[in-house]
Amino acid sequence: MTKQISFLGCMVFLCAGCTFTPSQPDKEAHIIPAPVYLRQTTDGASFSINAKTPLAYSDNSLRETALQLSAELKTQTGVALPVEEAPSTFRTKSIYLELTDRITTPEPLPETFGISPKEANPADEQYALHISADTLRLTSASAEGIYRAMASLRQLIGVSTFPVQLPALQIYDAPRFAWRGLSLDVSRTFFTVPEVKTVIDMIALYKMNVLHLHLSDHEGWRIQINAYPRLTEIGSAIPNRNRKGGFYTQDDYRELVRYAAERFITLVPEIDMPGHTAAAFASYPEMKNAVPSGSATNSAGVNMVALDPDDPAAMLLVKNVLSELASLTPGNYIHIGGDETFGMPKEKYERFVEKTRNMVREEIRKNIVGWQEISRTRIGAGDVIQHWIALDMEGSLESPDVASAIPPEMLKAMKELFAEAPGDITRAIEKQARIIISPARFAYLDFPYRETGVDSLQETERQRLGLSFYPRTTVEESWNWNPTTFNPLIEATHIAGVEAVIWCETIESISDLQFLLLPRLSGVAEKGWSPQETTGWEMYKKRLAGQSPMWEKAGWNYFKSSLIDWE
Ligand code: TNX
Repeated sequence: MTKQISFLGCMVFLCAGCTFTPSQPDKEAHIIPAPVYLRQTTDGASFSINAKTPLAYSDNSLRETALQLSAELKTQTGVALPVEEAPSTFRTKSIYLELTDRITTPEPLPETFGISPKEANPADEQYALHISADTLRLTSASAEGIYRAMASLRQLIGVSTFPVQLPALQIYDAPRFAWRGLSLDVSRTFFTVPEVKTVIDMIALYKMNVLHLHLSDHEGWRIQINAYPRLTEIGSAIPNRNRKGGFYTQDDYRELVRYAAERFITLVPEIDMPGHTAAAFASYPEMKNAVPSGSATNSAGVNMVALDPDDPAAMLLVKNVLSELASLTPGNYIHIGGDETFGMPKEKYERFVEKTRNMVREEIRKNIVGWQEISRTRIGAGDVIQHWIALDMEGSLESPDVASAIPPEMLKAMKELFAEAPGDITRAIEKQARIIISPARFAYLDFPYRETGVDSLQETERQRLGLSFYPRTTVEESWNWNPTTFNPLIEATHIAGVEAVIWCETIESISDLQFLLLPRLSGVAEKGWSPQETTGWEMYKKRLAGQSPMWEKAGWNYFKSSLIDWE
């Protein structure tokens, strides 16, 4: 079977005077995130890939990347293309991976804002993809850029059976932000190493480069720490909504780091502290609770606990945990949590964050990320905050339904903490911290879906999944925003990057997880990569519809929103 692909749905800009096919529905036009610059030549030329088309690479340093592309295409199409080195002579009739010093572009590519999770040059991710009748060429100054180009090529090929005809075209592409990620909550629900690998595969297809793992919370401790064996003996198996416990051994974690790095993705580990630590307290009950007694329970009996900066045992645990974690972490960032320390005296909170931050920076030699509340402490340049409180939390606490379910002391503490949220951004900017953009309203993928799906068998999943205290949101509403304008206080230069976030209170399996991730994950990925101008909803919708055959082939569950004409 052959197929013709055209790009009617993709808007092209930065390309004055070039010809576009008129905008009309085309099921095949489906690169997400939208490339910066895409031009299709008008002579009808196409490049044919058959089962013998070699995947050739110009430099031995690209060998692993070429093998990776061959393996990924095999999953999609069933065919493993042969991989060959072709060092000096340019190869026609091949898919040619080519390292150059600099890609030359018809117009300058837009500037990339933000911070690289591994402190690399964000320009490394720029690439060119050229298809002509004779050759298909992926060019970049780095293997990483070649890998990003491969994500575009994979989407062009889709699940077609070879031979496939790809139309002649030129793409020049670069990320809008250097940090593009997904935060995954493996504490509320534990996912096995193979399950996390499928999540890595999902984010890789959308050119994300960070997987942030939320490794500890009240409900479970998920990473082996040699100096503190009870964290996993006890803390990984505490009662948790009848769910299985579990944890990653350090070898498991190294395997995830390796698998992610093969896809040019950096793991950012999070130990959520000083609150969200009931699992640590269950493991080491001798630690002191920094929340004054009398207010230390909520209805679940766990929430109002916090590590105490004045308890040497607690601070030693923090130091040992973070040192072991850092030794497993090639990236430059460790996430220290810092959110929702309900009932903890402010001075204690400030002291905890300050001590932990200084320890990470001076002794462990990594940078910190923390949820936005850490902007209320003495942070500074080099630190990163994650902005999440972007819905009316206080207002939602006024609703009688919500309020009656929360003990009064807890409710009071919650209101106090959220009341300060509007000042967090200004404080962070003044202190020269950079901001990861994860506004709940748009980037939280645990909001329940509002529109119905096209498949009535999914209705029970749609009703069950997502937190009921969040407003139900359509796929369009959660897509329709711009990281540089949704909050007038935040400018591009303040931004570290964009992260989607998935919390797993309602999620019990990898299939539930995928149902909430897809289709919205690709939307957040687009906000992180594409220039805002390329992305009208009508065109995005068509590109999104084109993704589903790949998801089905990979066995990934997704919500068949009735707003999309799925292929
Ligand atoms: C708030 S977002 C939390 C999480 C919950 C989430 C539910 C954040 C930093 N903390 O502990 O799981 O709401 O969406």
